[in-house]
Amino acid sequence: MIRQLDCAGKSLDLSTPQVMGILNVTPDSFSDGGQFNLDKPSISQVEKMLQQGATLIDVGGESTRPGAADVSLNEELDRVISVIEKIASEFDTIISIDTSKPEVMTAAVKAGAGFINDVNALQADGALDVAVKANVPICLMHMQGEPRTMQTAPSYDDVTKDIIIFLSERMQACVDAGIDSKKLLIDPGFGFGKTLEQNCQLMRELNAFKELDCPVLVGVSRKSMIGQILDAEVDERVFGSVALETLAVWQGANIIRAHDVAAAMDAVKIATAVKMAGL
Ligand code: 7PJ
Repeated sequence: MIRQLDCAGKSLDLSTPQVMGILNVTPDSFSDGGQFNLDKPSISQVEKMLQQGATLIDVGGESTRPGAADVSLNEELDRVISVIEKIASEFDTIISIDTSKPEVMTAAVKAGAGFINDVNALQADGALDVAVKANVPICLMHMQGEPRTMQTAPSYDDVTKDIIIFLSERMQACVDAGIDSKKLLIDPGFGFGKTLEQNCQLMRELNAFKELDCPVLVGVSRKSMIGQILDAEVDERVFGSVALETLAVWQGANIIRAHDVAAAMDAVKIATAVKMAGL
């Protein structure tokens, strides 16, 4: 198992699970929306997440929430590139770009990103080629359908097995394109074209993904499966997120993608302490 990843010169140590802090730079996150107004709150949010223990910052300008509309290329570039440059100049951290667009991947890596997080697993035209050239670690996530419609009627023969097959095919496509398999990470994609029952089964069987011999990233932070189980609004899902994050680390997750970094760090530390005890 790979423990050390080279993220454009910065080392990511996966000998213990790490927390990836989420930085959304979508206009709905900030009332004014303009670029200058985006930078300031983004930077203080990054500073806070790093102080709390995040080792990667995931910058996303494309809303992938269920029902979300597509964002144009120029709009996405406008949202994320200046923020990445700013983070790269002010902090010594690994910046991840959460995008499915090859042009955004290229520009983001040039601006200082050292990790690509693609919810579409490099299936866009040209994405594989761009990823080869970028030469940074890449997280391949599973999604059934597309964000606008994915929650309509998700269906699987066996959710875990189907997703393992999809991810192993995408890993093979990456290797065939010339990407070093040691640069790949996988993510089952909680909430992306999955019912509550399917999300829960995936979590129960998460350790099955270890058969792909690749680090596993998990994002459950504030997701609707928590809202459904607890009947809780988005701002009431921190404890539910921690519960799921604990289960994920217990079953071998290597990176936890989270909004509430301090809370996710507690989940990581508790699950890791119990996992390692007596070994
Ligand atoms: C995920 C993501 C996830 C990875 C989003 C949200 C939706 N990337 N981007 N895994 N989710 N790798 O945060 O609710 O689960 S956007």
